[in-house]
Amino acid sequence: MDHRIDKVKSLLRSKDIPALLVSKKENQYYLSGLNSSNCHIVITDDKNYLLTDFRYFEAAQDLTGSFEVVLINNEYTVINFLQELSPAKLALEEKTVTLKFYKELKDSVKSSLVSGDDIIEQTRVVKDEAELNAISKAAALNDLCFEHILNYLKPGLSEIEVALEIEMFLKKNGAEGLAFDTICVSGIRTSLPHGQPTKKLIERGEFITLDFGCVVDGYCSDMTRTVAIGSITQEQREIYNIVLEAQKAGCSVARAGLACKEVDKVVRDIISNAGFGEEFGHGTGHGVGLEVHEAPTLNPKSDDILLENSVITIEPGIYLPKKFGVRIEDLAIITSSSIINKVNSNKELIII
Ligand SMILES: [Mn+2]
Repeated sequence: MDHRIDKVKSLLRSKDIPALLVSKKENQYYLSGLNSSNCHIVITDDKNYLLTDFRYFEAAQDLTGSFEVVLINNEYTVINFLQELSPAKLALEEKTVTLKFYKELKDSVKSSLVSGDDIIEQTRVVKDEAELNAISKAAALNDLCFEHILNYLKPGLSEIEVALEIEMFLKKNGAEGLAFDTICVSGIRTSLPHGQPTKKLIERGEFITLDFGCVVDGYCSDMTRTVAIGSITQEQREIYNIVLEAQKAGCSVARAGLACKEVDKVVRDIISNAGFGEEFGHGTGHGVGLEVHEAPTLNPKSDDILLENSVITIEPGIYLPKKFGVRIEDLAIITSSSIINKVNSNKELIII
């Protein structure tokens, strides 16, 4: 973890920030490996502190030598610690810190409070080997799961039953948890990009969209496939092929150094030129790591540039309200010249 802390320290130095209070759980885990419901990390130029209560104190001490572990309780709180430390400037993760905590801090410390948002998120964009391995394992489990589901899917099953089967398979086969609530929608419900599974039964002639992910060694995977049940209309086939062409174009163009909005443009142009720009109402993709949605962002407004060893999704879709929708999503590692697609499941049209 030390190289991660070093990266954060040099960012802090470049921003002339003497101390950063890390409040976001994923960021704390990223720096320390500790999963705690009550933890504060303070990074200064020369020292790193991990503050936690009795319940996590021993586990925290067993971690690494990189942190001085400080016991907090009702008598000695994180506010007391920060009063003693009293840096000239204290950066806060303002998207995470509550207004209550901020007010309390403002009333008790002399430090000027500044925004430290995205410092660690920025560090997290480029993954190290251990992170890429974890994501690759999570993605491989998704592939296995999709193979299983293709054999399981049949008309008459409900969306909830299919979602449950996905979740059970993932957990039985090594997932620590789910990366997000499984999306399983069928028929006219496939036009809902983030629809929740219902008791609706799957019927012949329908599309079914499965968007799922799991967590392995703390890291997420994310993939989407849309498959046809029994038969397909010409219109369904056409829409599917437009989305597929756009998705493949995104995969072939993405590489380190390219602007995220450029990838989005390549994908979006194909869909817009086919006449469905309005029906593709979300971004082309997002970063994946400890969180299933993290930096960078791939949409028309993004200022992010793709970096080597970052991990992104490429997931265009077309959604025709009250008719049907199609989304295809892969998860890829960015390299200097292309991508390594970590989703190996077939994405050509499958009719079961
Ligand atoms: Mn996604």
